[in-house]
Amino acid sequence: MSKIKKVLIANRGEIAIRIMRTCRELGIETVAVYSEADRTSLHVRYAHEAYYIGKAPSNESYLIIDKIIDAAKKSGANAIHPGYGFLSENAEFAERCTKEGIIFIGPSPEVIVKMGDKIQAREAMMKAGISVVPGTEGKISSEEEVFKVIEEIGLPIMIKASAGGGGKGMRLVQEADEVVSAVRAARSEALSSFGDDSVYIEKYITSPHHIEFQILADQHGNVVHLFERECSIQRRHQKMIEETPSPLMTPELREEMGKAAVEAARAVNYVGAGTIEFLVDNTLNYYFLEMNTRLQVEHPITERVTGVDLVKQQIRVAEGEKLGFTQNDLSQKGHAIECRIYAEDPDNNFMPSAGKVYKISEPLGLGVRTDGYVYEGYEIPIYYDPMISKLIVWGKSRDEAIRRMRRALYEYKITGVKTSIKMEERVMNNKNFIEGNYDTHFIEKNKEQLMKPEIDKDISDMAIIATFIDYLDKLDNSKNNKKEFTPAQSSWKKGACNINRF
Ligand code: MV4
Repeated sequence: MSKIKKVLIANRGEIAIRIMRTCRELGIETVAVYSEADRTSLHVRYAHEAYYIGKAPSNESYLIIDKIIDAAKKSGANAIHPGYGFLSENAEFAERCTKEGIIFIGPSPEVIVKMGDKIQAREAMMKAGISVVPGTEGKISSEEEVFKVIEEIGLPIMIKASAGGGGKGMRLVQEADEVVSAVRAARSEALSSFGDDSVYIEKYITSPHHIEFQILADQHGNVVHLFERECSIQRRHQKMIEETPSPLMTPELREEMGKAAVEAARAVNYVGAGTIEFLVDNTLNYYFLEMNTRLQVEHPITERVTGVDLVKQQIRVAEGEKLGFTQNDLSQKGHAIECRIYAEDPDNNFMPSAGKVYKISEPLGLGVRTDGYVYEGYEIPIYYDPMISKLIVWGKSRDEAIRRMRRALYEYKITGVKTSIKMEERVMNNKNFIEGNYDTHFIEKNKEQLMKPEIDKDISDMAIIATFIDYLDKLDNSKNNKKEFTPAQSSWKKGACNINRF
């Protein structure tokens, strides 16, 4: 197979830059694509060259296969990295790349199709002897069938869309009299979201942990896992904080789940980087949930504890090279945590906070990595994901990693837009989190503490400083339009507060 010399990155934001960083280290040329809203975006500046691909909405730019292929041809790129989201799990795109003689840095279209269909994925895993959540074998074709399954596995159950994932087309059923309406609701949501109304049933696992295993597979039949990531801290299916190792994990369970993850990948002849998601209940039973056939947002924590550059491995495997290591060469060293920084206001129902970034100062120092893309004066477009950065820290122990994350969050200064940082500071100071005592319901269970703005004063005086800087912004604007000031801001206005940062 030909060697990769020039990669087009069919993505934007932090992940486009993340991929290009590795390409530069490997001496590979990079090609960016950008929409109307991304003319001033950092990935465009970072790349060796860049091609305009259409209007701001992603269905008029980043999702149009023809435009991406066209840019690849014009630039002479001989490979495409899809990143995550957009076309990353689109089998038609992977197939088209191959047809055009461009290497798709990812698995085969067949695997993407199979794992994208949750019923097929479940069937493949059952066949391979991997534990799946008790439930239906295939799709359900009648309501009687649902009642039959309930007799076997009991209530509560979950009705899930085969084409779903991420919570869409999913319904929890607690009582038998809810079955009929829940099946209908799940079907119609699935049909309108995915154009496919196939649904299946699983027993509802109460308060599970969401634990995923990273795997890597080459074209020569070598498959390894790179241990787990604990991803239970999320709200409304949007992950917020991930860590590895999982505080729940035991060495025995890790070994067993790692083996299951490798078998899962083998069962579908997987090639590339992938993730096997499991639900783990409080008595440590684990169940295959789904497989993601892309590089994931949270991949850096795995990179930090294993020392493996996952993008580099994706590229090497796509070129046909063998994995340069075996399972025995891999270990987890220390502890890594990632906080996703969203341009959202946690104290205003996580409302998106698009706008101009006035000042940004990112944390540095021992054990800190940020994967971001915004710069001072950058206007965050409203069209795409509100995640603007990822903060990844490492420590010798979980305790050291938590302390380092608190320090790094303290150093993280962004003004002009509201961010999730203060919420993440509250998590790092939450007793249950510190004790590793959490599951997928963590945010609901701890909302009293997590949603209370006042506690920020105890955590960081910098919250006050950030407010002060917001005040300076307002003062700037107030020449033209009158603005209301809080009492604290009014006292600063009188010169009562003198802060020399920024
Ligand atoms: C479940 C479950 C409990 N039991 N399935 C949510 C997203 C989708 N990918 C799978 N999800 C769940 N499936 C059974 N049989 C609980 C969830 C779930 C969840 C899973 C992972 C991370 C966060 C979650 C939050 C709520 C529900």
